Amino acid sequence: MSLDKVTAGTGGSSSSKPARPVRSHKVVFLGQCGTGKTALIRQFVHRTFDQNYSATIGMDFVGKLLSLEGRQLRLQLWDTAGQERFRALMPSYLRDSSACVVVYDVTSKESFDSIRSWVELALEGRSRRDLLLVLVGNKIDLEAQRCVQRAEGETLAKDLSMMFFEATAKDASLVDAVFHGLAEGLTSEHHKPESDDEIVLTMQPRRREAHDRNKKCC
Ligand SMILES: Nc1nc2c(ncn2[C@@H]2O[C@H](COP(=O)(O)OP(=O)(O)OP(=O)(O)O)[C@@H](O)[C@H]2O)c(=O)[nH]1
Ligand SMILES: [Mg+2]
Repeated sequence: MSLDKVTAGTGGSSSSKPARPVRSHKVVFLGQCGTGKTALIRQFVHRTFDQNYSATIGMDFVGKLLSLEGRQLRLQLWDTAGQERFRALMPSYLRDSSACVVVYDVTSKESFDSIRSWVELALEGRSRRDLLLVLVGNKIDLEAQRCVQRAEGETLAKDLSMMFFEATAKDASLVDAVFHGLAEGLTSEHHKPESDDEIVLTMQPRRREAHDRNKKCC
């Protein structure tokens, strides 16, 4: 699979028309603050990893174009804030999403225990069939501090009918495996044509607030 970065809300190159229309999927990242949602997206899109923690404020957005077995698809990646004070905004972010990626930190039992509530939020008022759910256990580089075993993640994912991955935002190939698996799991049932017109024209410019990386935010 080849990957080309695109700017948010565009369909890629304007000079060459794709043979088939580019199908767009809105993918919303959820999970407790500090679990690594932003770090995973940054590794995938920008190939960078930052040790410093800057909590996402409200929501950030980035688009990425993928070439998957001869067809192109565009992922609109919505990176939400894990902090409780932004919870009321989630239903509007989740509208017309094709997929939800719920991220927990394998060194935080609390983040794992919160998964069900994030999934309930994602499924509020939705038909289960048209939303692809993905569970990601992040920070597996911190093996010595691990307190959620892989088998526990797998069992929960099975119970909630989610795809399951473990990853670390430090490792580009593991991160790619998450996004490629997600892209392969998306079908026409998950596609919401109307979401193309909705992309973030109303979005606030990206604002982040600095945190000490060891400081808990939730
Ligand atoms: N060791 C390690 N640290 C990570 C990993 N992923 C993220 N981090 C660190 O964890 C902290 C939080 O990461 P973020 O990506 O900002 O977390 P977030 O889920 O976006 O947090 P909110 O925006 O507050 O919801 C940062 O200091 C990251 O550098 C990982 O895989 N391994
Ligand atoms: Mg973030």
